[in-house]
Amino acid sequence: MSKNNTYVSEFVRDGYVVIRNVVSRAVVDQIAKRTDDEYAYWKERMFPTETNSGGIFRPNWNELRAALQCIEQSGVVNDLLGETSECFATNVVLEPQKENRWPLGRMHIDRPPTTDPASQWPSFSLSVGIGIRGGNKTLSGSLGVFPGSHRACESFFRENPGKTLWDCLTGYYHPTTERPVVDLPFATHSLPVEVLLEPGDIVCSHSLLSHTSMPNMTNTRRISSYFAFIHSRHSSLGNRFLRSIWDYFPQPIKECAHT
Ligand SMILES: O=C(O)CCC(=O)C(=O)O
Ligand SMILES: [Fe+2]
Repeated sequence: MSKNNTYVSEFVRDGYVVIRNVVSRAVVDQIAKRTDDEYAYWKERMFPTETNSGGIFRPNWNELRAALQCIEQSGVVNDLLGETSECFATNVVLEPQKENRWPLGRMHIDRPPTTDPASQWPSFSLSVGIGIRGGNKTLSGSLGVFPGSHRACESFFRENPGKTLWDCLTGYYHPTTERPVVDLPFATHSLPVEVLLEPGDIVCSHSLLSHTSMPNMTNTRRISSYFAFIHSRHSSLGNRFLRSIWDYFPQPIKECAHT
């Protein structure tokens, strides 16, 4: 357990929590440089983001392994999730938009990168995003979240015991991007909260937190790296996880969630 786990109650209540200064500046700078150096290559190979001004790709970089080490050493994954069996890394880039575009990308819940989507809902356990560059002021292409939407999700599925997340998708996958088209019945109609990160800050989110990307109206290419952690009991729970969203989380988290 790390020295400072005061973030537990915020994580349980809001479905996400920001922790400052976790990944070293040297590692952050290396990820930024590598992203810029290889951008032309990845641009052809990435999934568009919800705002369409950039995309998501899955590089296998040593720099990302170094970032993962910083995160693991901080103890946050241990505090918030405990034992994990699997972890996959993605990089998100949002280019400055040529024209001001509003509204934002659609709110959604993520899925893991697999070719068999139907069997994979719900997807993973905990996501950890790192601020690499930009995304640190309003409308700069940051992550946008709907605080508490993980709990709205749980309430909905408890009240509708036959339903799965898959049943609630209004569309199948976007025909060209294969991104999920999500219109959840528990969708909030409020504006998302912008999660503004300085380089090296992280945001830890429950996998059932609805989110989107904000438009990037700055002149800076916004870059974030994400790790999706899968608990070793995740797949055996299947859709029961929707009705019991803290099932395998550590005891302090459960206690906080049930008081
Ligand atoms: O912009 C972000 O940080 C999140 C991107 C995202 O949610 C997605 O495309 O799945
Ligand atoms: Fe997402």
